[in-house]
Amino acid sequence: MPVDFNGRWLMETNDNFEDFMKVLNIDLATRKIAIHLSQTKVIIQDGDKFVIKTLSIFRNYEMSFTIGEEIEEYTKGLDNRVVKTLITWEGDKLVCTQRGEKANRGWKHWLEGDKLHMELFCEGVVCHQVFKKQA
Ligand code: VLZ
Repeated sequence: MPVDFNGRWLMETNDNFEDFMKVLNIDLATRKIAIHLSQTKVIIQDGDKFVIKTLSIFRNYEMSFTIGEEIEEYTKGLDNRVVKTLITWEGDKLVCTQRGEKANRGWKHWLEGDKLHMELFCEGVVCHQVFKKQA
């Protein structure tokens, strides 16, 4: 029985997001806004099917996927690249690889108590985010 990520999750911490945006070549003006954003994750999980929405007052990003099925992802409004995206289970962790121009790119999600953790990584840069579940 896989972990249940369903819910609305409010950002508590966002470590190293600036360097992560830099490695994706996001411009300074955008970074200056994005660094201060409180991001909310809305996750809708039905078995191995997911919709993940990242919401903020500045920009929203949404993706849908099924575990084990590679998709072409357009990171619209982020770094605007096209990548081959595959999400799998590694134990209780949701692990995503995004194959494309940038090496060693992807993210991981896992739960610790009532917190949702996320690691975003690209070319050796790691951003760690923690979210708390909205009641
Ligand atoms: O999330 O890859 O939960 O797609 C930042 C939005 C989103 C704020 C960061 C605006 C990446 C930033 C989200 C403007 C540059 C992401 C996946 C896993 C699902």
